[in-house]
Amino acid sequence: MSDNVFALETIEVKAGETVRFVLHNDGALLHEFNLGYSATHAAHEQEMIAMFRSGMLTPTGAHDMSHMEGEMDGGMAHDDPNSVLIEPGAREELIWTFSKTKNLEFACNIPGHYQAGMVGKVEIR
Ligand SMILES: [Cu+2]
Repeated sequence: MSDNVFALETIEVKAGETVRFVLHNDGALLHEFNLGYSATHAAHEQEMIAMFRSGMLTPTGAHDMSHMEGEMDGGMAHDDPNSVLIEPGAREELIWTFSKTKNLEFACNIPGHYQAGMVGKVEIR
């Protein structure tokens, strides 16, 4: 990934397949790799907007959230198993087992990035 685009537009997997995604952020901005449906991406973007407002996330990185435990209502943290944040220049991994489903997307929900085209389809055969 780079600013603001994924190198792949489509990922093809088989139902039941477990994939280890190795994600490189070659951009100057913080990006996310999130597996979900459009509605869940939209909801997650709202959470991300709140994290930016609170200072947990900045355009170029994620702050150490360990200091903030107990200060945040509802235990807000970026720890969903279907999602990973990748800081500029970093490499992260996400392992996911795909079940047979339709309309799955991989997307970046940093505010504005999905709309800029940071989204692709997961085709499950
Ligand atoms: Cu992004």
